[in-house]
Amino acid sequence: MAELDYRSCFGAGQDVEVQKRMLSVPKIDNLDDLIRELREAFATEYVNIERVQDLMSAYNSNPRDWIKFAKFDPHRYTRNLVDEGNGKYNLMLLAWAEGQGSSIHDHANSHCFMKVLDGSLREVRFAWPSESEEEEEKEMQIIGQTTLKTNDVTYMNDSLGLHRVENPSHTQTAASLHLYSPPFESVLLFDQRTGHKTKGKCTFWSKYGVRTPFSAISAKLDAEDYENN
Ligand code: CSS
Ligand code: FE2
Repeated sequence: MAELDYRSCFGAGQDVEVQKRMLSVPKIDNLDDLIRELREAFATEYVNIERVQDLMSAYNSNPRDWIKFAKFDPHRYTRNLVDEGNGKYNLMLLAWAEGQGSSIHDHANSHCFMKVLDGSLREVRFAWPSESEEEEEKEMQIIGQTTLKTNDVTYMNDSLGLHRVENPSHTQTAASLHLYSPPFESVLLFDQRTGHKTKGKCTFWSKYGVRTPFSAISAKLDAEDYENN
C-alpha cells in the first residue's frame, strides 16, 4: 500500500498528503522560496539528505536574491548568515574574492550542503590523517578534486573525509550557499604538509545582510581564535 511505503520511508507520523508533498520537488522561484522549503524539510528530526540537495538544486541562482548577503573582504572569504533554520541549521552565503580559499577542515559531525551561486569553486578532498601520521608530520593524502560551477550542489560530512574549498579564479569572485546541520561554532583545521590539527572558531561577517558588530574586547581576548576555516 502506498501509504505504508511512505511511512516506512521517512516522515513517519506525518499526514500522508504532507509526505507526498515532501517527495515531489516544488518549484523554487527565488531564495525566499528556498528558505521556506528548507525550513519545512527540517521540520522533523530526520535529515533527508537527498531532499535537501534536491531543494538546493531546484533554486536557479539569481544575484538579485542574494546580493545583499555577498559582502567581500579583500583579506579572506566572508561568512554571511542568511537563516538560522529554527536552530536546526545555519544557512549562509560565503563570498570568495579572487583566489581566496579555506583551510583544510572537518565539519564538526554536521551535514554540509553547498551550492555555488556565482563563479566556480574548487573542492579538494583529503583523507583524515591517522594518529601516527600526525606524529610523523606526513603530507595529507588527496582523495578527490572537483570544480563546481554556478548552480552545482554538493554534500559533505566527516565520514567522507576533509576538504578545502577555494575560488580558483584570479579574475572573478565567487559566492556559495552553505547549509550546516546541526549548526556549529568551531571546526578542526588541518595543515596539509603535516596533518597537524588546530581548533578554529567560526564567525559571521554579517547576519541577515547587516555587518556583525566588531567587539574590541572579544577581539583582544581571542584574536588568534577568530579564523575563517
Ligand atoms: N567550512 C567553510 C566553507 S567550506 S564547507 C566555512 O563554512 O567557513
Ligand atoms: Fe567545508
